[in-house]
Amino acid sequence: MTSSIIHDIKPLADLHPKPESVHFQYGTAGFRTLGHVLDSVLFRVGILAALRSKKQDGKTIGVMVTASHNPEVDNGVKLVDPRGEMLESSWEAHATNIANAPTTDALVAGLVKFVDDLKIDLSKPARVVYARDTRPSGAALVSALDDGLKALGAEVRDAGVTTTPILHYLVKAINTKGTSDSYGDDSEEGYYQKLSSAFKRLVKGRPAIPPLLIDCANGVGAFAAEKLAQHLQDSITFILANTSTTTPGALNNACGADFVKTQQKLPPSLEGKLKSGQRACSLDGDADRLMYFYLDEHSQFHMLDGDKIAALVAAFIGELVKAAGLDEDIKVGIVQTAYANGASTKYLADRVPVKCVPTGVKHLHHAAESFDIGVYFEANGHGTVLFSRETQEKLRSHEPTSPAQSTAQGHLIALTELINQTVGDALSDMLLVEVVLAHKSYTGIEWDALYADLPNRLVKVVVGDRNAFRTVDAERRLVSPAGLQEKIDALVGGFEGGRSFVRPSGTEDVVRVYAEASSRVQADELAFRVAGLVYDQAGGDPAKRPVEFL
Ligand code: G16
Repeated sequence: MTSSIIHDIKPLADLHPKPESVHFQYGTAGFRTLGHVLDSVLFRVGILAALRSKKQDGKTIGVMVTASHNPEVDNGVKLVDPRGEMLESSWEAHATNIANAPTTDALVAGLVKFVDDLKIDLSKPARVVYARDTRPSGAALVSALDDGLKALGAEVRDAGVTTTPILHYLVKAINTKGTSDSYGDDSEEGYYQKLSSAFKRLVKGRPAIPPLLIDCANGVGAFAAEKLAQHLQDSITFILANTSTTTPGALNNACGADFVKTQQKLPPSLEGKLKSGQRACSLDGDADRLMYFYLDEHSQFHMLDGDKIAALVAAFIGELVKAAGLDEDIKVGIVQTAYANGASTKYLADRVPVKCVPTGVKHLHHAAESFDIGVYFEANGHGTVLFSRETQEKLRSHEPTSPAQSTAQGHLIALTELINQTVGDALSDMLLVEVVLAHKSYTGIEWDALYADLPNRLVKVVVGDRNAFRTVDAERRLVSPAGLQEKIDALVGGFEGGRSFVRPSGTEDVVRVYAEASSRVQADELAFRVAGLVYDQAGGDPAKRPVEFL
């Protein structure tokens, strides 16, 4: 039976041949490369998603077509598991193998073996929900995906053009529908309802919140922010900027969360729109990253990144837990990556347990699950807060002994609804930040004053083979190429407060270099000198302008 069902995919597979010279890799965030070479990958991901669903007894699997913060010409695809989380990592290698089968016959043979090895029962149903961002290449890629799903007879739901976090929400809501664990109504409307009603409860009785300027990166976040604003009514006002979702080349171009984080400056399109003291934030192309910023009285730009969000949110949640009388029972912990600013790690580690894990939400998410309340944020603004099942039960069953305890308990329960616990969600995180600022009567200035960032610089280096760079210790040290880490150590030793690490990107064909030091000039110099070591080691071609500021 296996082979007949799989052999039946041949005619459709022939319509989506693999380009000869490209090697695909399921990386940190799925497959990601130039949109025009991804047709065969999308077809095969359709098959894989259907098989994953069958393996999970017909539970709904999500497929998101996006390249997030990457340039508009890129696209990508990632799978979402039934609880709304990233695909189980053991399947990443299978996805890579299937994507690289050179011919239809090789693909069929590979799939037959895969189905046998994993004992996938093909008689089970397959259910898949998919969505895409606003990229021009998205529609054609979705049609290739559809062919793959059709090839295995999957039951399909098209969630249209929406954000990555909404797709994650839908997956979990669909799979928990009608159970005592229901995550919410399984519709986009259900998502907006859930977030907006929790937000209104949390800011009730607080002074009016000043309008918030949102840079939508000219991406799908513009639609979602608009719809969210309608549900939030007068509890908060958004001023939407960079909403040109159909202007060719505009997506993530000189705007958005990645621009703000890597350039550490105001997107030029916001000049003149942001007044001194006013706070603003940037989303990225699929609205899963969030970066805040403000201009001080001298019009100087100040960035409030994922580390600053983690510090703000963790302190607030810790205070609420204490105010509810639950601090003996519920502990808050933080998860960061090597990119976390050294000053943030010091600030947080003095207050709560802090874990460091490799880059990628799947690693952070997993580590955060070990805490009662796990706050995880990457410095790039990707993150969320997880409340363990036991914690959520304790919150519900707790019997407060005073009105103040009861209020804090109510706020914590509302936070569990405001926060999209499936994945980092820029819009949900933004509302969370606004709640904390409203409760603490903070402007960006007080928030920024929690600690002072160490100057830092991120650089990328184009190398022949990024897979030649292998890391250990949560990506803080290189073990390959041999000898390079020792050279980096020797260099770092000469910089006051110096720290630097090198890691291969999981989403682009480059190697990334991070450096921090006690002054901006020193951080820049250290980053460029480490990049120079990487470049020399990789035997690069100077004609390719290998080292770029990010
Ligand atoms: C993706 C992951 C993030 C990760 C980023 C790193 O982000 O979801 O968790 O931080 O990739 O990219 P790289 O490995 O290239 O440095 P996104 O927003 O692109 O989905």
